[in-house]
Amino acid sequence: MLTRLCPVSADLRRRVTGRLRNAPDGCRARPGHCPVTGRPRQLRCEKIRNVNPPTGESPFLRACRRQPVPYTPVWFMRQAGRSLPEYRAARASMGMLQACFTPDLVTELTLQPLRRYHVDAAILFSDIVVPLRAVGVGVDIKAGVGPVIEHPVRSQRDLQRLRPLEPGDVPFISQAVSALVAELGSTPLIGFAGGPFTLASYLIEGGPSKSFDTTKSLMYGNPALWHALLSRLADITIGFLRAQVAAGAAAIQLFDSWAGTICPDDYRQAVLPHSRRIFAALAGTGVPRIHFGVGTGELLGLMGEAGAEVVGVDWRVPLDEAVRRVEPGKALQGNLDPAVLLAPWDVVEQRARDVVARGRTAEAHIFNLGHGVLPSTDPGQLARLADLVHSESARVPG
Ligand code: 1CP
Repeated sequence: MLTRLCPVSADLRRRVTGRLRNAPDGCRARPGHCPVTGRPRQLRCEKIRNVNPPTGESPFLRACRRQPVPYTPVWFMRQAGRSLPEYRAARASMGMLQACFTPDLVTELTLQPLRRYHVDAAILFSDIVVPLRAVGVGVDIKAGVGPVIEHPVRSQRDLQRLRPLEPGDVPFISQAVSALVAELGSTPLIGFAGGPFTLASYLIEGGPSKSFDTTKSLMYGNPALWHALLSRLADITIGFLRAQVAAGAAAIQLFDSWAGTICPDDYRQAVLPHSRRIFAALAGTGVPRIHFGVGTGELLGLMGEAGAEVVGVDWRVPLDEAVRRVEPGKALQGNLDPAVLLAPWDVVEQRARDVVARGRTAEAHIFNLGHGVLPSTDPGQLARLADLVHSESARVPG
């Protein structure tokens, strides 16, 4: 019976059933037909468990390793979060950081987007400042603002407060990841951490910044302190990522979101050695590593050199151009402008097709947005987009 079902959607089946449990109103948890082959999907959970391919064979992980895939895998940065009404309801009575420290809620919030979208990976619901809080830094995430640091780190003395992260510091992460891996079946879970520049910027500025003046002034004016800080942050990040992989995360992404604010020479000298050490420390785990930043068009080559298998590209550089900027032997991830999703569907469709077409010039491509989902995005657009990427990429070009 299973052989009559759509082969492309084999790995999607379990998620379709998952969506049928707890599916919120208006969610596109629909039975029916695979958008790629038009054949019926398998919907009965018991049967599905028997046909789960191993996680390692998932299109997402295969693409990370630059192996052939039946279609371009897709997931969305910030796929969990404020664009989902069920997220707003679940978080209504709890602060953001408190939510990150509550394993059951982390599990639920991570799964929410998978009940709506046919995405090929889940990303752990957490935040880049969680490991800082776990080692005792006074940090909170203020609604409408972002991370705010109680005592910014600007001196050698401040640095003493940053100790390495031990696995016992993040039991809530290990619990949530283990629960998620059991729940997700063959769908890979992506773990993540903040990159050294981005974490340092929050610690030094004391909160979000547009110009990063204080960060750059420390980077230029006190290189010894800068490197000591980034070295400590790299240790914390390594501990945090290792804990996620040890609990079952199948890939990791380093979000150096704000590194694009510095020039290539500064990046090479001030940030790259620390990112390289982070990726090297994870190499032995065998899980694919992704490296992403916003506005990093001029840094793409260097970010590739840091050692990840996959380089994330924001929307400013077309993927075929990114191919020229990144050394051979890398997969690319990206890069639809998240704001395109606020336009009518025909615009989204045309732009997404363009991303898929340009992605074909890469050795491997994972479809994503060029940055996180905007809170005002209609989840229906994202659901259609995931299906479009699958059907468009499964089509033989020509
Ligand atoms: O009000 C709310 O509901 C909180 C908003 C929110 C959410 C949903 C914050 C505060 N963090 C998160 C979750 C989060 N953070 C995820 C979820 C997993 C998923 O992708 O679905 C991820 C990956 C992050 C990582 C993160 N936090 C980054 C790197 C990714 C990126 O978007 O560039 C950064 C820079 C942060 C800091 C942060 N946390 C929250 C906000 C609003 C910000 C940005 C603040 C700023 O502009 O500097």
